[in-house]
Amino acid sequence: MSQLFRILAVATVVNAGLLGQVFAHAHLKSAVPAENATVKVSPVEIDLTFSEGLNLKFSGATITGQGNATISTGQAKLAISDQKTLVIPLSTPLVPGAYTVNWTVLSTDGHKTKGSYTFTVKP
Ligand SMILES: [Cu+2]
Repeated sequence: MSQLFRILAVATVVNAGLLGQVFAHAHLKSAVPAENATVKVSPVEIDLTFSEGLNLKFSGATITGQGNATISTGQAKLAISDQKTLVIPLSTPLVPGAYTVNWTVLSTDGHKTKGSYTFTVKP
């Protein structure tokens, strides 16, 4: 192995380690309704699936509708199947309009992440 190869090999291992830490944070992988989706019927719950397991005590989401009005929701829970999906039940059906989901989660590795996305209900 040449000196250059040896340096590159070490750099690659260090990079992989750093990337591994970055990817350990909980990122939103998928959602129902999906980001920017238009749905014909009101969902009964919002499902947010993350890349990591979540600490439910410090994870949640608020949903706002027209004029920034907060939508009433039930207690958030984790899907038992994977512990990575945050389920937010909606107390009442959503009227047609645009909605924003603001989420904040604490992953089991102790890192907090947050984000938001919108979807539309349009019968
Ligand atoms: Cu992390």
